[in-house]
Amino acid sequence: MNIVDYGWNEFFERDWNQKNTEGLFPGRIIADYGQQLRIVTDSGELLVKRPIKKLDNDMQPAVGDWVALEYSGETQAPGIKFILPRRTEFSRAAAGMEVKEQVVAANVDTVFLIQSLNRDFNMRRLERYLITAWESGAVPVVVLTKSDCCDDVTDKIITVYGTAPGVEVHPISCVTGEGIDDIKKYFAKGKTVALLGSSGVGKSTLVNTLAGKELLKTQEIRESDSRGRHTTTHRELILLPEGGLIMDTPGMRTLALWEADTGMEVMFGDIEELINKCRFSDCQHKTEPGCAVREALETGKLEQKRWESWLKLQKELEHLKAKKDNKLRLREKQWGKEMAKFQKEFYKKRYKG
Ligand SMILES: Nc1nc2c(ncn2[C@@H]2O[C@H](COP(=O)(O)OP(=O)(O)OP(=O)(O)O)[C@@H](O)[C@H]2O)c(=O)[nH]1
Ligand SMILES: [Mg+2]
Ligand SMILES: [Zn+2]
Repeated sequence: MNIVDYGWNEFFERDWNQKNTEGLFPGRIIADYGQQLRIVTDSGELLVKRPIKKLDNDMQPAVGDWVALEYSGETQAPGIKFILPRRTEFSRAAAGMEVKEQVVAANVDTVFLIQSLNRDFNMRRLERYLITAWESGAVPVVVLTKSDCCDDVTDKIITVYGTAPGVEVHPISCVTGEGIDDIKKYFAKGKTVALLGSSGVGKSTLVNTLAGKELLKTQEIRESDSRGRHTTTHRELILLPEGGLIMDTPGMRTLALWEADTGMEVMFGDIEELINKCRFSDCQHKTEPGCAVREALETGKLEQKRWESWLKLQKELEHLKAKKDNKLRLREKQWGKEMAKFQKEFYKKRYKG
């Protein structure tokens, strides 16, 4: 085993050397089973407990992370001491009530945004994935699966170009093998590719095809509504026989945005520019004179669907910001309460008697 095959490089090495790592050794998280994490090290694979205590910067370990491990006792399994800074991270807002980030994939070089050509094709969803991908720091590539089930592949590719200008698009089929050789270029030695998309689009099938064997379970989509059955239940990073790493992930029902500044700018920079050109700085882009947005919509320079998409995303981001601010306020309030209590105790002691 050699961690260089798993993507260890000079960047991680430099961060490693800057820290006090005496008695520690590096490993990469290759699978997340909830309470346990599978980690690859120079001397093989280990199962490690997910740390209960909070790590530095509140970081939660994610598949793809490089971590520093430490043996605490001779018979005990090692524990995670800290997580090395991530080079890229693909995050979404976690499901549930709490306002929380969920890192879907860490230290990924390329993200395959996967949709299937028969059923799952949806440009609004692709926009969301692209925003998150640009935000992550990894390079997005659009992969359209099941080309054997589609007779207007060219039209679909043109549609994708409209939503993702400048992004590479690959139609593939794991049945006929079409396009498989073209995507092999992303799997250079030590490079990590993450597969992201809805359930049933063929992520695990693609891993098996590239690995040349049935490593992962796959399952037919439901007949009633053509949706996937959520076959994959945990994230896993796999070293391919020809080099390169591929990360399979469970199909996502929704991709709720978490951070989007850069992503929104890349995807909708033209709209932001238009808004700056409106005559009134508080233009609602409805009936105001001199509205650059309305004008662009009328001349067709701005597509109605993209504008609606932007409005919807904007609303979602405002809502998210309000929730984040609220959480921050609650934390501050809690902090304030603790300080008040502390002061009260302090004066009580000082002026006792
Ligand atoms: N016709 C055709 N079917 C495919 C292709 N790729 C995958 N499938 C089928 O699509 C179904 C779903 O594939 P999976 O690989 O399990 O999908 P997944 O994206 O991993 O789904 P989850 O694990 O639920 O997220 C299986 O029946 C596959 O055989 C393809 O290129 N062509
Ligand atoms: Mg799967
Ligand atoms: Zn306007």
